Amino acid sequence: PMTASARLFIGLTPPPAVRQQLAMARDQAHVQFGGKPVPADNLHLTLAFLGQTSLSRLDELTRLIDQCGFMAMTLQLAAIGSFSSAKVVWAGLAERHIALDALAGRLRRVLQQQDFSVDAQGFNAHVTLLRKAVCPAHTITPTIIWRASQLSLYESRSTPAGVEYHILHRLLSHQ
Ligand code: 3AM
Repeated sequence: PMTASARLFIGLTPPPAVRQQLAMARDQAHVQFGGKPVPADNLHLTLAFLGQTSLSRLDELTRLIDQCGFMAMTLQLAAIGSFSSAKVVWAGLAERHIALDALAGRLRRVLQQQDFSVDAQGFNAHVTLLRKAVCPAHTITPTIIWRASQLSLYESRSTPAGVEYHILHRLLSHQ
């Protein structure tokens, strides 16, 4: 029989107050750069993109997430930039974040070891705010302080109304 699969990725999920601030930064960027605003519900920071994955491996995946040693961390988003190739405008970190890079590195390594497919492009921390837009130069925004305490396994579904993300598993860290 055919096993169902889903388009999956792992990311950090902002708490409501941060989501709201990100949505405000998005709106401001939209005025400046145009494009298509990412719905507030969809705002997240991707750690690893798995793509189409068999749902028969869901238990394995959730265990792997639970065991990746996730600890809450504080992110400071202070820049607006873009990937001109992908035509997305994003909010990015003020500076490199060692613990965040380490978390993404651990996740990607263990996923690869367990034969999940992980996007080959290296980890590049960002929160996509606009699609089909570019910004000509990096700009500085009022800093958004994000206490990141939720790691989520997302399913990305295409619907006629646009892409919808569904959280299939979440790991909370309070410390
Ligand atoms: O985190 P953002 O929203 O920038 O672009 C997709 C989105 O990135 C990215 O995974 C996130 C959730 O969909 N994505 C989609 N296809 C991808 C691929 N083949 C990809 N990232 C890497 N490789």
